[in-house]
Amino acid sequence: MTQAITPDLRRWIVAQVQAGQDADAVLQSMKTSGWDEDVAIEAMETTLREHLQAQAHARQLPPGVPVPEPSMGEAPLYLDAGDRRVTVLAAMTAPRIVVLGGLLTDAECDALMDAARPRLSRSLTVATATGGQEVNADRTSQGMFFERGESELTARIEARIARLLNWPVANGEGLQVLRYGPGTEYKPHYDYFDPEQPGTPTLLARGGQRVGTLVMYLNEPEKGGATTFPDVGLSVAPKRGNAVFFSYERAHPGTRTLHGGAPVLAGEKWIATKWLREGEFR
Ligand code: PD2
Ligand code: ZN
Repeated sequence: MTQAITPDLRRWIVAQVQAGQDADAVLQSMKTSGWDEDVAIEAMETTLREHLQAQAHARQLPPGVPVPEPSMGEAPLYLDAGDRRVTVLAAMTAPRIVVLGGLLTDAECDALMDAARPRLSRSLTVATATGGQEVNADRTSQGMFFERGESELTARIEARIARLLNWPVANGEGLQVLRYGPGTEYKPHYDYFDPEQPGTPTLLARGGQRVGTLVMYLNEPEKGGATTFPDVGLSVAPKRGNAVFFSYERAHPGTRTLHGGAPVLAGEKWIATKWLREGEFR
């Protein structure tokens, strides 16, 4: 009979060592409970090696920073966004993701699309090598940026977001509107700036890292176009007026905030994105 090195066994081994047992004592206990010596040694070696690697990895992570966060302390059904009451539809803690209902009115969605439409062009993404902008095959939408506070409409929405997420208006980039046609998508990516890229210092000069993202759905595609979080198997339906918020306290994949815009299969998808910075965005 082969003896399996189960997750329970691994946890038990780590717990013994953390409690101060030396390796020989742990091995002896395993043998006493019927483990074959070779299997027991193998289980201890692999478990402790992986445990030490994970610990080292965790210690090398840069420290986390404060991030935007809705007031979820008392598990509310609704959040006060100043001029509007927003519904909490779903929430996840790690990664921090909150799905929000009724953030924008239909009239606000229409007004944003109308104001953006004549200014759309092929979406650019940040060119990480230089800190400039470039056309990117992973992002086949059309887009535009509003200036922060550009109109009464954008200022009103920005104030609402600031209240909802407890984050200063001044720390937000201008709203970006994106339009996806049939067949277009936004391949999975992280919204923070990759610390390894040479262009990142230039990007950080304007308000520091991105620490949170709010994607607001302005219309409804007929099929497809969900916002997906592949690391946690989550898919958020693009329902008009609703939004998905997520935050990331360090620029690291360990945040599991990889996310993408799934291909639009029929119809068009329009969104407005608010990216939130650590500091004042100028
Ligand atoms: O359109 C989306 O759902 C989407 C997906 C991933 C938007 C963004 N990222 C973004 O604007 O950052
Ligand atoms: Zn994104």
